[in-house]
Amino acid sequence: MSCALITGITGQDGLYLSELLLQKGYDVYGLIRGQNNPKAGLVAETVPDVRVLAGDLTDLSSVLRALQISQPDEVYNLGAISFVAYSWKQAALTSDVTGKGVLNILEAVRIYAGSDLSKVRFYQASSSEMFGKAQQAPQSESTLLWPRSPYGVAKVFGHYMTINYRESYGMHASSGMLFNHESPRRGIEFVTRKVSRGVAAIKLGLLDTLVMGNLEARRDWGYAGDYVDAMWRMLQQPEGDDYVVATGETHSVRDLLKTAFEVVGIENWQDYVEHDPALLRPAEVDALVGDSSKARQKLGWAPTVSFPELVRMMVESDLEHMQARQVETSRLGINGR
Ligand code: NAP
Ligand code: F7E
Repeated sequence: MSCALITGITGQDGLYLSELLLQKGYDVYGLIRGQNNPKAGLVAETVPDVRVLAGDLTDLSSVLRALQISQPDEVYNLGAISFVAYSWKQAALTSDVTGKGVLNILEAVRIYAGSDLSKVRFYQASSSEMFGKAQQAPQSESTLLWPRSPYGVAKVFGHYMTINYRESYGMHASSGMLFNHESPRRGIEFVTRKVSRGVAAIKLGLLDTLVMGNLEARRDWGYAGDYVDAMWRMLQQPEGDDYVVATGETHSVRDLLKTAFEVVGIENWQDYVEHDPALLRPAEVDALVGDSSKARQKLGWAPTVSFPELVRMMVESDLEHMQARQVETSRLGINGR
């Protein structure tokens, strides 16, 4: 039986990846930070077979201890401060967790594996945010990196550090340059989930208007369940490598709104949307679209959920949850910054 250690287990991808690996018969360990993490309950409920270990990416010895206890064949580093807008508010912390945290875990793996580095395979959650002010379209593994946020800069550090450990020590280390991927489990701070919850709340009469930032930004949005499968496929290859994972389609936030409101039968969506300049970012990533030919050819990977299907899945899930929970308007907190 193979064994995996996942950081970021309480996040969207951590939950999907745990489910995938458990299904494949893996022993799965997950790193959880904090002495009383409120999301620990969600992990226990969703993936009860995951064994939880305490640790924080900023604390190398805690990561080393987790490796020593779990003795993993595969390590998936998904832990990060991942909300781009927040990364300007806590730039130093984002650098410590999302950037230097990668070095900590790489170093912990190196120390743990000792003279037999081939016994552990490592996955780093790199991001399309690294392309930032994209210098070509679509973006591939060889496109120049030009990050536009403290988050993007931290991810570039982690990306190159992963490559450096592969090249310096021969570590089986892979970097997944994943484009935006979403699901009903997406954090409520991200635009797709903000829109799916907002539209559901408007449909149910719990909210009057949705307050948004830049509607012209374009993203290549896929389904998270598909993307964790690509992570696993990377670690089954004979060598570590870097792969772009994307659908190859791009849509604006405006398209997202229109598609989401259509799910609940609202055509005049503009009447329900307001603009707040405070939601604009100090520097924006205007447009992203990925070229995932390498992942498709080498990993045999392909996305299975289209953009309209993804939006429908998210809106319907939020409608169902809100109806079931009879959420009070004041507790929705959808329009906050
Ligand atoms: P997410 O839902 O925001 O989850 C992030 C996870 O990181 C949470 O479990 C969080 O734990 C954990 N974390 C935060 N600080 C930590 C620390 N100091 N030590 C250990 N763990 C810490 O993110 P996601 O969407 O699942 O994404 C997974 C990874 O892929 C992230 O690295 C993200 O940057 C990257 N990525 C995501 C996308 C995307 O579109 N989803 C695209 C490209 C790359 P708490 O619950 O304790 O906060
Ligand atoms: O923003 C615009 C916003 O926060 C998408 C993370 O998973 O994917 C994610 O980063 C776009 C941006 O995701 C609102 O300005 C407009 O242009 O959903 P987002 P992101 O910044 O693309 C990458 C690949 C990651 O790696 C990250 O970890 O939508 N936008 N109005 C808005 N965004 C938000 N959040 N809220 C708004 O009201």
